[in-house]
Amino acid sequence: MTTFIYPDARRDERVVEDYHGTKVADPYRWVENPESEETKAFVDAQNDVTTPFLNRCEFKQKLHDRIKEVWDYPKYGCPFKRGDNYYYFHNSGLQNQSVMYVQDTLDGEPRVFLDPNSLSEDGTIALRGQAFSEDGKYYAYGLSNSGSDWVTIKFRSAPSGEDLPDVLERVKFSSMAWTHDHKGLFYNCYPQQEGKSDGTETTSNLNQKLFYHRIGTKQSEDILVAEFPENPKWMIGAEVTDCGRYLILSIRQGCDPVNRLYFVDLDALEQGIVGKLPYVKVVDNFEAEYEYITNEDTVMTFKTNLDSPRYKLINIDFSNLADANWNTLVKEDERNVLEWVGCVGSTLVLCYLKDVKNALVLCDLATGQEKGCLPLDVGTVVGYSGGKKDTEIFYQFMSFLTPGIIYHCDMTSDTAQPKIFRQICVKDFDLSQFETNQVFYPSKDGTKIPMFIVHRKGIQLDGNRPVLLYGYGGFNVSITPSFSVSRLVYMQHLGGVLAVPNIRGGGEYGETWHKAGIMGSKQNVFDDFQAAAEYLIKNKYTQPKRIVINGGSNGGLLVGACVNQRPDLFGSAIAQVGVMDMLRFHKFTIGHAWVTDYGSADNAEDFEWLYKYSPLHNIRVPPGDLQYPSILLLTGDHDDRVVPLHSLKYIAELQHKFRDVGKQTNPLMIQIDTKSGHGSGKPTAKIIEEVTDIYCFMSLTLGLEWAE
Ligand code: X98
Repeated sequence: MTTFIYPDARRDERVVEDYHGTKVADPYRWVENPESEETKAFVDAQNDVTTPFLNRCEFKQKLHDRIKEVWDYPKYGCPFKRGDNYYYFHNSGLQNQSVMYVQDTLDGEPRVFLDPNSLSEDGTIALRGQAFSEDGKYYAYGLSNSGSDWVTIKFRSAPSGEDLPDVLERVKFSSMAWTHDHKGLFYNCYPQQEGKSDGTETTSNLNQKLFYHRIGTKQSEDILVAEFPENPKWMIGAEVTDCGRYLILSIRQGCDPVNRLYFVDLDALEQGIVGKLPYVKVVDNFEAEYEYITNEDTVMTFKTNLDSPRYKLINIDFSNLADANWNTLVKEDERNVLEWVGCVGSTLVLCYLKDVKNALVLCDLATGQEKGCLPLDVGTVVGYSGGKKDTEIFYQFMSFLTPGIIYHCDMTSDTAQPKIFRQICVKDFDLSQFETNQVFYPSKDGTKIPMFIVHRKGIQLDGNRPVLLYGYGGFNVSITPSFSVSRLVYMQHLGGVLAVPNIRGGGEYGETWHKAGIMGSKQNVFDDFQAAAEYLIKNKYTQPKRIVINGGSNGGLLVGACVNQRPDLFGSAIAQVGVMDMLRFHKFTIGHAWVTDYGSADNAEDFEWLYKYSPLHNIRVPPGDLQYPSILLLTGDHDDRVVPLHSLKYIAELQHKFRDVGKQTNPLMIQIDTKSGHGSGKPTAKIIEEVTDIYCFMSLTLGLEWAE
């Protein structure tokens, strides 16, 4: 490798912030303005360095074509019944967005109901959120552009398939809940803001409101039904109960699994919905989470982590809210996390996470008694449909080596007998050539961390395998087995090993596991990830220069922090849409909601730990011959979840620190995509381009060779 000529970036040494007595420079503050010509020129100049570098990969086209070839298999989602019809999502293989189909019966002729591909040439308009009215006649659907979190809600008549004139704008992080009279729906939107709101802006999302929209009226006539101006960070989740009588408000002020719980008796509104709703407060603190499951008359079933870090089910009688009337329906499991619960007829379907593998259990709604289970292989339930009024359920299973199996189960008989409804198959690809193993390795403090390791059967553990080490580590998010075409191509043609450790900060073992990796304990997350690399080296899978670490979003932070802490442990690092400036993340878009995991530099104690690991603030040229791993950052101009300025500042600082360091021959690069956001809704063509670039970068920097 040679050293690279990186674009010049102006350093403004005058920008210095005083954090509780510590002065911290922020010389690239100017990249916080995405509109400025200087920022745009910087972005272009960076892409002009990265693109030619990635093109050096001799088998780039082969890699792209092979990923595309394997990707081209029909994909399906679980069917779900609304009104008298069944609906499902289907992608014929390479379509940019999945298409929604409708059929009268399960074996009836499917008709296209909504095809997002018809809404844009390049597939950058994606469906984000949907809700049918109770009678199935109206369909409300959200559309997002270029990957932004902003949503426009539209409405379609289900019988005719025609759109209605109603359009709702300025919608973000929104509920969509119809009243059971089919007349309108509750949704969330934000007040008008200065400047742009197309997902390229960085403006903080504050003062979310809850509105009621009546079909056939203008958005300007919508009724403001709830707002909390004295608490601008509060977000107002709204749900109408299965019976239609109550509106449940779940108020959150961040990403922690806790919420206030209020309800409104809609039947008791004498004039209907005409203004602010008179809610009753059931829980008025942020000490636990309460997620509505179903109700029988006034007795409501909630999934909660109240005194139960692995979650349980409780009943609360809305006609008598006294604590004494709160009853446990299904108690917390000793080992397993209750992830989600469905209700079909009088049966509860409970999905547990058991050492990072899903298990489905059936219980009686009236008594909580276990009635049986739905057997599953080692993997994840990625889809479920079936509601209170239904008599059947569908659920979809996936794993590292199973693209998808949809099961159908008639719930009317005493013994549920699931049948395979649809099996998703990858064309001409032998999945039996691979194997998945789960190991448990000790972290720095001795905590046992689970890790999935996937590779071709019979590979030689010669201490020289390329390893893709992927992690997330935060926000109570569990990283469960999932199917990935690009990873299979990497394992088949580049001889790679995939390692996915379930590090702390995630939800793999409930709130305890999450809390062990947040705030002042965030270092545990990085220690767990580094210990995974050490385990793989010790057990002769690999060596540091053959390890690439990868993560996105909070996982991008993980990658940035680990590179700074252990530049000797990894050969290459790929951080996608990462949070890199831990002192200022809370100032942009929804960043304030992450203070629950990270804390905030506005607070003196939090500042101490944030400043210690913030990727932007801890780049140091290593001693001796040691250099930084090769680094590729990826972001998109419409990422309004983690705004691109994080990656831009971080790359500017990295290149500045290493610009004149001759030993740093490993590249430090960024690619900024256009019409691209945080990830959700990304069109297939863009995903394939992105993963091709990632594996090209890995190949170039780890020295991988293509094998047919
Ligand atoms: C978020 O920031 C999720 C943002 N978010 C939502 C929705 N509701 C929220 C309520 C409270 C706080 C955040 C909320 O998306 C929502 C509601 C209805 C429909 C759709 C969405 N997350 C973190 C994230 O993106 C972790 C995962 C969710 N991060 C980026 C954390 C750091 C980097």
